[in-house]
Amino acid sequence: MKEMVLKALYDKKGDYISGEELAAILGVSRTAIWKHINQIKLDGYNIETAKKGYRILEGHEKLLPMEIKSKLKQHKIGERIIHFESIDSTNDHAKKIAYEAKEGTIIISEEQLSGRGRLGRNWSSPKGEGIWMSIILKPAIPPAEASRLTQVAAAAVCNGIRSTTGLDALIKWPNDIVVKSKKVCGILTEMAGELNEVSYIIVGIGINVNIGFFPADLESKATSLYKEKGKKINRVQLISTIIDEFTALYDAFVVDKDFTKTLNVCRQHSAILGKNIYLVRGEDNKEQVLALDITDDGLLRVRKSTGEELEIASGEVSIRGEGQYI
Ligand code: BT5
Repeated sequence: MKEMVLKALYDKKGDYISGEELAAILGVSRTAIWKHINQIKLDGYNIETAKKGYRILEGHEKLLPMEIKSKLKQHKIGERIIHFESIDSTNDHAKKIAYEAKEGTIIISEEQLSGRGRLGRNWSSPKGEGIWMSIILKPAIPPAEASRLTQVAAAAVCNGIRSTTGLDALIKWPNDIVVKSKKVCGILTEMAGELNEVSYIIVGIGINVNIGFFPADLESKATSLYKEKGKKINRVQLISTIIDEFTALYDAFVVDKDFTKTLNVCRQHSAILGKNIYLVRGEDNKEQVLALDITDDGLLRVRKSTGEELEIASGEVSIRGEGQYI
């Protein structure tokens, strides 16, 4: 019922709706409506109460599900959004509910206490300053193609940051988005399934949106959209744009079997193609190569100093630039 009251408020697009009208639409008493409105306010939504009734205002600090949903242009991904104030890791929660959850369910948290990167690394996720989310997906694709969803997400985040902020966001294959050579976003894709069938795939996306300060160990390689733009970014606007971008590229890949839309974005906005980079495998195994292209399968084609060319799969290596993060 609370959800229905919220929906009715958002349907009015900022105009007032009287308690009487709400009660009539939803078939409950005005007192019941009043109770739901109080609960909705406690959840963090900004509702103004006046003689004319109630209206919903934007501009509060949280990533509230109905506000995000009211901005989405499609209803496939993000139809269900679960929001936490605090959680260990949105990917971990997504895994717990993945089997029962509908495809496209999104988990968001204002902070993560044990946010995870790849290979057990940490992901710093301070409260209210980022987008820490996981999308539960159940695509009918071969498990070997699961890593392509990292590229789909990277392309969606890159496009979303570019259109929302105007910043020159670039993709550092396979799973980072950088602005001015520093990391603003990391993606962690995890899969469960059989040899030839995907049960579910979790795409975890962490974006440094309004972070003002980073711990000393991250300062040299991490940045936020706020630091680069010089002003705070509306997280609701950004996340809804990214979810819509993701849906378009995901459908092209999974439904239409067309991965080129994603590849085009990854190539056009690559931070590494045409550059000398280091492939890092463990502590002292660092090899300089020229990044040539991303193949139609999403692999990175590189040329060694010997002239030999190879194709690298994501997950095999880390990539570093010359003298900087990238
Ligand atoms: C990643 O791993 O970049 C994947 C990060 C995925 C985070 C999302 S948030 C929502 C979801 N829930 C989770 O628990 N995780 C996902 P990797 O390429 O391994 O990079 C990790 C490295 O990035 C760390 O070792 C740090 O050096 C650095 N790092 C940690 N926090 C950072 C931050 N906030 N910004 C930039 N760099 C960071």
